[in-house]
Amino acid sequence: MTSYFGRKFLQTCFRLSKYQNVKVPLQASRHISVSPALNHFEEDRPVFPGSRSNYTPALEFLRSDMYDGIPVYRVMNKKGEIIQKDQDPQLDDDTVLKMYHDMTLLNTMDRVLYDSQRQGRISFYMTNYGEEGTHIGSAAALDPGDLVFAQYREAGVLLWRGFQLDEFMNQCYGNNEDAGRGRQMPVHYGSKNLNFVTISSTLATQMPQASGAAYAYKRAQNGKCVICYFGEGAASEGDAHAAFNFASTLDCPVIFFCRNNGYAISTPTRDQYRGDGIASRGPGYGMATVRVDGNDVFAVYNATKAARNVCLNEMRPVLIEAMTYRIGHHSTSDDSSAYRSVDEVNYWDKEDHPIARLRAHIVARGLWNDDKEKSWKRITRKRVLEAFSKAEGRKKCNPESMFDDVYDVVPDHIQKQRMEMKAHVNQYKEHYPLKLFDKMSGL
Ligand SMILES: Cc1ncc(C[n+]2csc(CCOP(=O)(O)OP(=O)(O)O)c2C)c(N)n1
Ligand SMILES: [Mg+2]
Repeated sequence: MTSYFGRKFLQTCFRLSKYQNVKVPLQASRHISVSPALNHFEEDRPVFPGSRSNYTPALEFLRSDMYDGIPVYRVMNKKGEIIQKDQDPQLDDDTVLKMYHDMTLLNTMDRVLYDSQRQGRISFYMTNYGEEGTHIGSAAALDPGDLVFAQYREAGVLLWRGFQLDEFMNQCYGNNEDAGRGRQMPVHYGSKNLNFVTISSTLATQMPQASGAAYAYKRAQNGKCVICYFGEGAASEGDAHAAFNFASTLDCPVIFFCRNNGYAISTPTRDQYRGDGIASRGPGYGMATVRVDGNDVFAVYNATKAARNVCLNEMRPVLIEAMTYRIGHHSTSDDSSAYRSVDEVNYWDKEDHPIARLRAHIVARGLWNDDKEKSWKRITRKRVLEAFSKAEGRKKCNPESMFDDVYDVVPDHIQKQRMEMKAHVNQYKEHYPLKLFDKMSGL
C-alpha cells in the first residue's frame, strides 16, 4: 500500500511529468520505501517539504555566538612536527621536497615579478606570499586531470602541475609567446594542457562555471572532479550562492576551496561577514565542509584528498575553508600599510609561515639544511631571472592579431575595423612603439 509520503511523491512526479516532460518510472510505487514510523501522518512530527526537523515548544533564536567556531584541522604544529601520527600523510621524500621546491620557487618568482612591476617593466602583479601552503597542498592532492577554476592568487597550483617559468613570464609580459596573445592583464594565466581554466578577474565568475563543469563531469562519469578556488571576499558575491546551491542540489563533484586570507583588498574579514567565516555556510547548503590550517601544507593535502574522495564516491560537493593570511599587498595597485599594521603582517611573516613550517619539517627529517637552502635559492633565482629576460626580450603580438580568434569567418564590420586600425597606425607610425611588436602585414 502506498503511504502518505509515497502518494505525495507520486503526485509530485505526476505534476513534473505533466508539465516538465519528466518520465516517471512505471514501478515508482514499488521503489518507495518508507520507514514504519513515518507510515502514517503523525500529528507531532513536522512533514513540511522544506526541512527535516522536529517540533519544539522552546522559542529560541539560533545565534552563531552560541557555538564555538568550527575547528581548524591541522597536522603539523608551527615547529613542523606532526601532532598526531595517524594524520601524517606519509608522503615520500621526493614529494615533500617537490612541495618545498615549488613553494619557494613561487616565492622567488613573486619577488622578481613584483620588483619588475615596480620598475615599470610589467603593468601589474599579484604576489602569493603566505598562501603557498594552500596552493601546493591542494594541488598535490588532486589528479592532474581534475579541472581547476582559479581566482587569481593561485599561481602555485599551476607551478605544481608543470607550468613553466617561461609560460608565467610570457603571460606577464603579454608577449608573442603568451598563450593569451597579450590580451589579458598579468597573472591571468590559463592552460588547456594542464586543465586550468583561464582566470577572469571579475570576482566569482568562475564559481557557477565550476558547478556547471562538475555537473558535466558527473554526467560524463569520467572519474574526475573540479576544484574551484576563491577568496573569502569573493564569497560575498551572489554568484557564490548560485554556485553552492546548484552544486549541492545537482550533486556535483566540485571542491569549493576558499582561501580565507583575512582581507578583500582593504576590507578585513570583520567587515565582510558576521558568521563564523565561510565554512559555517557549507552545512546551510548541505555541503560536506571542513576548515583547515592553510599554513600547514600537509593538512591542506589531507583535507583536499579526503574532499576529492567525498566528491567522487558520494557524488556531492565539498567546501574547504583554508585559513591563511595575505602577507603581500593585494596587488601592485595597493598599499596595505594604509589599512593594517606592520606588526600584524610581521606576525604571519615571521611566526606562522607555511614555508618556514615545511622547512622545519624537512630539516628534522634530514632532507634539508642551510647549504641546500643557499644553493637552491641561488639556482631558482637564476632560473627565474633567465626566464624573465627571455620574456622581456620578446616582441609583442602583431596588433592586427587582436581581431583574430573570436570569429571563424571574420564578419565585414570587424574586417572594416581591422583596415581602419591599420590605416590609422600607418598614418601615425611615429607615435607608436612599433618596433616592440611583430610586424603587421602590408606595413
Ligand atoms: C565583481 C567584482 N567586484 C569587485 C572587484 C574588485 N576586486 C578585485 S579583487 C577584490 C578583493 C577580493 O578578495 P578575496 O576574494 O578575499 O581575494 P584575495 O584578493 O584576498 O585573494 C575586489 C573587491 C572585482 N574584481 N570583481
Ligand atoms: Mg581574501
